[in-house]
Amino acid sequence: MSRFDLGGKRALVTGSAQGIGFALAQGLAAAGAAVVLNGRDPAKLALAADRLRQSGFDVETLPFDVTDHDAARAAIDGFEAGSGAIDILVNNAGMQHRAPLEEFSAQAFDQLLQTNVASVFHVSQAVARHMIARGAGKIINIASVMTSLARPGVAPYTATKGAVGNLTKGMAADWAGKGLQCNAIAPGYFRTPLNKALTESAEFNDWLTRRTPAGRWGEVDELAGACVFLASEASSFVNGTTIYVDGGITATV
Ligand code: GCO
Repeated sequence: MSRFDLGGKRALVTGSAQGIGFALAQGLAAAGAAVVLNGRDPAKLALAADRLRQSGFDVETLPFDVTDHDAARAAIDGFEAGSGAIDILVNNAGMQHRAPLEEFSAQAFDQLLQTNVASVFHVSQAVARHMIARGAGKIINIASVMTSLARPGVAPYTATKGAVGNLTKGMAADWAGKGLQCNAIAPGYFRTPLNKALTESAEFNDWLTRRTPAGRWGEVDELAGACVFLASEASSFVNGTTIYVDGGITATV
């Protein structure tokens, strides 16, 4: 089981003040990693860091806008120079916007591309430059069941998560030979702030519990196991893959 131990490692999780990002940071910390929380709101990050410190975890915060290439590069270069190596990167930051495609605004479409796809490039490139110099590193991108499935009203989000799945493969193509393992986790439907409109809909809850073989929503702590696996030595020969944590929804019609 020592291959799953993250002791001595440091993990940066983007968008980790709440939701899936916070749960993944908590899971990585419980496996022994020092964690670095990221978000745009320093006050929200401070509250999240305090929650994790109450469990005795080693927590730092690194606020920066993941959609800003230069800001990401500066924040990560500064952290590496001043605080130490980032061994594990979880690209979790993302957003959702739901509307019929014929009514979807160009501004919302571009914001989804910047937040869900371009951010993965900006942050991964900044971190990978240091990982490549060390010949080792773990990058875990948060995809979605929408990486392989679609449903009405979320076509642009679906496009972004499809891109995350393929960008993960591209990262593996470029960086596996340099000692990095780059993979993705595709969550099914989880009770998160991003899905608040859905969890509060009786109609959607009825559809989801019938459509999902497990018959229920996922709970965010159920994503931590796959994340610890991909962040640890236990996945040293795993590259370019996507692990679906979805209650079986992508396995069935
Ligand atoms: C939706 C949801 C999905 C999420 C889901 C799986 O509107 O269908 O927001 O798009 O991605 O939580 O990750």
